[in-house]
Amino acid sequence: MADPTKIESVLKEERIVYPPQEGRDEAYISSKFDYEEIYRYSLSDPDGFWSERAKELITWFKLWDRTCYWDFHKPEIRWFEGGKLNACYNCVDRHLTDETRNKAAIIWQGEPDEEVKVYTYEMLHREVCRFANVLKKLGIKKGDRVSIYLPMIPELPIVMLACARIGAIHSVVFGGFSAESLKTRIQDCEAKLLITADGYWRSGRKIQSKKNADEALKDCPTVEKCIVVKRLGLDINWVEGRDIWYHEAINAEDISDWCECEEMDAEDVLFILYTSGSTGKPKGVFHTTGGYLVYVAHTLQWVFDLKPEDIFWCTADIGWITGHSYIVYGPLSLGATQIMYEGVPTYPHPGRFWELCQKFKVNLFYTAPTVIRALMRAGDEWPHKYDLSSLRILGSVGEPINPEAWWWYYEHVGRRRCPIVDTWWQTETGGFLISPLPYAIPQKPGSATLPLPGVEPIILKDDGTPADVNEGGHLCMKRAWPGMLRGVWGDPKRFKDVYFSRFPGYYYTGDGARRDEDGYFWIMGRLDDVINVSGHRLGTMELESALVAHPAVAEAAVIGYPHEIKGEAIYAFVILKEGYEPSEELRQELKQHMRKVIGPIATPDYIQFVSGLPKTRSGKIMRRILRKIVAGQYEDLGDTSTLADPSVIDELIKGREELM
Ligand code: 6R9
Repeated sequence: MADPTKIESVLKEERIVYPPQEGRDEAYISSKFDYEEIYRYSLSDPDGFWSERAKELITWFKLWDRTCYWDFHKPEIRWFEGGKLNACYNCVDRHLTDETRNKAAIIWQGEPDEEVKVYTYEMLHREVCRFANVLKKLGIKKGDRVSIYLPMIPELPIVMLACARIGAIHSVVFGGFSAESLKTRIQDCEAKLLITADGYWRSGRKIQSKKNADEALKDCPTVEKCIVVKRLGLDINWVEGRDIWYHEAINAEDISDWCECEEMDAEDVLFILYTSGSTGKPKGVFHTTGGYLVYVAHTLQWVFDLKPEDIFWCTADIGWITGHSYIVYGPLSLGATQIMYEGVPTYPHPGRFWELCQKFKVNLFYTAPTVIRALMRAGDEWPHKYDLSSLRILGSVGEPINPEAWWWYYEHVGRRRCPIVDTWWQTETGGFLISPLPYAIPQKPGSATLPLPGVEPIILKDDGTPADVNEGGHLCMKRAWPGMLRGVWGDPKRFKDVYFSRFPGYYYTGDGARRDEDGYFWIMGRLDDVINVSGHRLGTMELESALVAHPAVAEAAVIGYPHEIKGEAIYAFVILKEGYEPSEELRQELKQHMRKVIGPIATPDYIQFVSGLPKTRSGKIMRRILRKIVAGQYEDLGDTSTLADPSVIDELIKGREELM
């Protein structure tokens, strides 16, 4: 178990930034006083608070019988029970009024600057209905799983919404994942259909998606058909009888422009999204329709103070929860106009994001600390080359934002005018739980500040008692909120074990945190063995098993260490099999292997060949010691008396010194 009190000193920041005056009068929540009042009400009368929000934000076919029921001991969580709705109806159909049907829903920018596509709500509706009819024609029914392996092109939200429309459960797999990762995710949810593309642009290079899909599908007997979007016009392998072109399917003569929305129960599953755990295979976190939709609309509206005339841009990939909640379901359910971008922040130049903010006059901009750090390193001059005066609010997500990056973002991007909302949340939470409200809450750079209404966090010490002010501990939640996960696909035991067993009666986040004298939360990162590379959670177990899958590798231990740009980077200790010798060539080969097996984000920055690893007598790797060695804190290794073979330490230190 990591010692949560040991990482506290990482963030020390005492400055306070007050909300701007301009924009305050029109804000949804415009003072700390208002926030406090709403917060108190939300906890004292959760049924009242959430019923009001749910009615105000979402269109229901039938209202619910009971607002919420939850028991973290069982665990069982239900919101808006008996309520009927459809997520796609809320994201598309209800915006087809005279005022908004011709409003831009998605302004898509391809990596090549000249490629821009605008989808109005009317256009989106037509496309989604037609694709929903394609799904029906292929025999996809309510409750069936559809795996989606698409890059950041408009077809991605379109096919997700089409699934939601007919009640099929989508499982989006990040387009940068390897064939192997795709395969295990398809197998786990037993998808009937895969939707992919021929390829996509990334930093001027053509990436082949279909190749990986073909590779994955070799071992996925449940998948009957594979729909392929033609993005680049690449020469691809084609499996007759299985593969179908997206454009041919959607333009077929028997496909109509209208498709009925399936009436879904509030607790029907909307989607599955896989996230890495500390042990074993990735977890299929699933969210349900009513609570999730209410929660993403509610949090987006208040935290980004989103008004109908705003242009919102969330730079995440839809393959992660941030894209699900704040590109697809949040903005579209609110009828917003948003930017969707295919490319990366630094190509063709590190001013690309700012150039796009200028081009589309973006008002609300949401990105990750890893992006901010990379752009910061490129030089202050980049954001100053562009007119960023349209920006109103800036957001951050994925990992703790270090104060240095916070200030840079505030000064050079927001020009000291824009509040920064540092939103703390997880795949499991569905939406923001701890975040400033931009016009109400004074910000402390590096702190996610205060819990949102309806959210009741608590910090527990190892023994389960509440931590004192400024004392580090485990961040937990005392009560349920509508957007929380309802389970782990096919594994109720894991759901209970991972989230509700460490401290019975609480939701366990796995993050360390402390709360300061003003009640502000300071997140200290994950306390388990998940490595957060550029905001992507990678399970050490998954990484290690990938390394061990290489014929030369006998054993591996993977450690995250602080990295200026990526937040955390990967350091791998590798024991080679007999007959293999350490070499630079092999090191490169292993890096390539990791790229292939998991994806480029899983490439270790360092690989150290070792003859042994520090282990307990029961055979458990002592990561605590490895972490200290990687950090260069050799004097502070802690208790090594439980080591099976303490002599291994000297060799590890020597190797580390040669490498870093
Ligand atoms: C939304 C998302 C969740 C983990 C979470 C925490 C870290 C996310 C953060 C943050 C500090 C923030 N995290 N936002 N840490 N401040 N504003 O990233 O979901 O991929 O599931 O990761 O990311 O450690 O537990 P997910």
